[in-house]
Parts: sequence; C-alpha cells; structure tokens
Amino acid sequence: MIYDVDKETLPREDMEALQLRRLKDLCERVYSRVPFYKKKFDEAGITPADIRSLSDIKYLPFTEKQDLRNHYPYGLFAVPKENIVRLHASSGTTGRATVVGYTQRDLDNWADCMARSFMAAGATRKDIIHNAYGYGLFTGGLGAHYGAERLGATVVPVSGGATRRQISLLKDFGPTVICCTPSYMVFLHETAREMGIDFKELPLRIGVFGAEPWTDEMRRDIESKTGITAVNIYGLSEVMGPGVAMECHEAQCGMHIYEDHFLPEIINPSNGEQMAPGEDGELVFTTLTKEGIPLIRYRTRDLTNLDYTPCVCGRSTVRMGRIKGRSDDMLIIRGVNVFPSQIESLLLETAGLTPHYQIIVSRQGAMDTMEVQVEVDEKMFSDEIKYLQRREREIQNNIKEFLGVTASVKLVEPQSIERSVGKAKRVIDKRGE
Ligand code: ADP
Ligand code: K
Ligand code: ZN
Repeated sequence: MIYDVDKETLPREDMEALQLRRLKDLCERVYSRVPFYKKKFDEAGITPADIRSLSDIKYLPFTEKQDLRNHYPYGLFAVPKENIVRLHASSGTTGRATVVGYTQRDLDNWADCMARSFMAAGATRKDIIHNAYGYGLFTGGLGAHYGAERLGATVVPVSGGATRRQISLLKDFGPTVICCTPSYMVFLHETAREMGIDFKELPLRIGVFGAEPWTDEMRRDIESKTGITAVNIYGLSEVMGPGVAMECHEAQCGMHIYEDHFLPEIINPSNGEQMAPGEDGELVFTTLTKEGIPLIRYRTRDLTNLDYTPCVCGRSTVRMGRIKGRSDDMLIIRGVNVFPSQIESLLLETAGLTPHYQIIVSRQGAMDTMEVQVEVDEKMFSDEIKYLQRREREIQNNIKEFLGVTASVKLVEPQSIERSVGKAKRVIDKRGE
C-alpha cells in the first residue's frame, strides 16, 4: 500500500517538471530572503532566473554544516520568526549542534513524509507503534510521533531509556511496530531475553530502524532473533528529520527518497562534481518545499549511491543505498581507508560474536593503530582462553585480508561494552589525547 499514490508513483518526467517548478521558487525565496544565499549566488555570478533546467542546479553553491554553525542560531531562516512553530537541534554527533526551524506547513509535510514511511514499512492505521526514538530536541521522537498519528495508527510515545519498562510495555500494549535505532533494538532484545521474554512471541512484526549507520548483516541478525521485518529509514535534522527516505518492506533494497520534497545529488566529495548515476559519493540535498530553513545543495557528508531503476513496490521514486558511513567517520589506518560499517559486516559474519562492538583508534608514535573490541556470546565465552585467542587471530587475519587494514582484535565478555539508548558510539578516537 502506498500512502500518497500521486506523488510516490509519479512518472519521472512529471516528477522532474514538479521539481523544476519548486526549485525555481526555492531560489527566488532564498535569494530575496536569506542574505547568506544572496551573497553566495552573487559570488557565483548566478541569479534565480538562470535556473532553466534541473541540470542547472550544478551552478548553485553548496551549503555545509559549517554554514549553519556560522549563522547559529537563526541566521539561515527564510521566514519571519513568528512563523516558526517548532525548533529542533541536531544531536551534535560530530561537533557543535545546529538549529533548525519549522513552519506549520513544514511540520505538515514532515508528518506526511513520515506517514508515507510507515506505510512503506508495511504499517497501516490498524497498527500500534511503539516509538522508542528520543523525544526532545532530537528529531527522531517527534518526527515519528506525528507521522504515526498522521497515518492514523496508535502511537505509544515511550522515547528512549528505561529499557526494562519498555519490555513490559511491549508485552502489555502489544505494539505491532517499533521504531528506534538498530543498536537499541539489539539492546532491547537482549534485555527481554534476560527477563525471560521471547520477542518472537510478541505481536511485533515491523521494525523501523535508522538514525545511525548499520549493515545488512545487522538487519539479518535482528530479523532472525526477533522474527520481525526490519526496514531502514533515513533522515537528518538539517534537511527535515527522519522520513527523508524510507525503504519499502516489499524490496528491502534501498530507501525511496521523497523527491517531491528533497532533490538528491551524488557528488565527488573531493571536487564537488556530480557523479554518474549509480556511483558512490556524497549525498547532497536541496529542500524543495521547506519554508523555515530551506537549504540549497546541502552536503550531508553521508556516502551512498542512487538507484533510478523501477522498484517492485510500484513506487517510482529514486532509491538511495545504505549509508556506507559519513565522510567524517572514515578511519585512515596507516594509509588504508576503512569505515566502521565494514568492520561490522565482517564481525557479524563470524559465528559466536554479538553486534556489540567498539573500535578504538590511538596513535603510537607516528602510527595510527586500531583495536576492535567485540563481545562474544555466552556460549563462546565459556570456552578456554587458548581457543578465544585463536579466534582473535582468525578475525584479525580476516580484517587484514578483506579490508587491507591491520587491527588487533579483542574478544570481550558479554555486557562489557556500554549500551546506548540512541545512536551507538562505535568509534573511540584517542588520537587527540
Ligand atoms: P547528527 O548529525 O548530530 O547525528 P541527526 O540526528 O540529524 O544529527 O543525524 C543525521 C545523521 O544520522 C545522518 O546524516 C546520517 O549520518 C545518520 N543516519 C540517519 N539515518 C541513517 C540510516 N538509516 N543509516 C545510516 N545513517 C543514518
Ligand atoms: K487508529
Ligand atoms: Zn520499493
């Protein structure tokens, strides 16, 4: 089932015509209302009237996270402040927080995109949605909340934390859909097991997971442990919040971008040039309808690719691949590039390991070193030290062979890596210490 059949199945030509109309209007708005953009357009020698086709977007300047920080808090807003009805801030995973503002229409569009997302996940108004994304300045909680209500479902606004209580609610209220970060889902499952509750016996059937990088191996692990269908949702506060793109449960193969609101591009992060369709690069968004803080060519730092081929679900919108990592997350260990998600894939393909891991990067002299700590499951932990050491060497060799990077691997006992109720902290960088 498709929430907005009109928009989500629009033929490519019609979508592009709609996008061009909205892009022109957007350029007019930011040029006349946001001094930052007027200056940027002027410096690039371009005016809104120069935008005649979608491909002209390449002449427009990029916007970066630093631009939001430089104009903290309200400098990039494009409407009078009294028209802003809500503020959110990014969680500041990579530095100082950035502030975003929404008009009533922005909130309406957001609720719509989230309702589309829930339906893409396979949910309807008959579902009960357990929303364990954090409520507050973080966009996850309220974003999913209003989307669930827009769909007409029953939302349980639990937010993150109080994990044992969440398990009781999952049992008592019988939700059929759960939203949280994938790492928190793993933690919930583990806590339920301690409490003697089997997820497979709960009515839960769909998980809407996102807000942090995760892998297909992690998806399979969650699905097999819990018996639900796990779907990937993407978003970022600067562009809106969760629901910029969402995987359909039919294909579980890439996230449909709500292109009538968000115009995506993939660029080469080193020179800013557009990449050919299908190629990996940095994802860039232009917000076509946003009023509060519209953004032109916002550089997400997220690395992925775009797939324009038709999808079995009937949606015609482009799909973005799983986020490989943020360009800021890339680790360079002795000249070799590696993303935490590549380590995750490898670990989860190894029997006896859990999805609880951490990567510790430090510096010895001029050399960067990497240690991967991963919890083993109870069964393996009972094995003798010699066996564990042999396994450590084996995983070390696999990392070397498949990723080309030298890491030391340490198998640690169950429960020794800190759990997170929101975004998991996978990398501990001690190089600056
Ligand atoms: P912050 O940048 O402080 O973490 P946000 O909460 O807005 O603030 O997080 C947005 C970021 O979260 C995205 O840019 C992306 O890196 C990550 N993210 C969100 N959803 C996903 C997803 N499904 N897969 C991978 N990464 C995701
Ligand atoms: K209902
Ligand atoms: Zn699809």
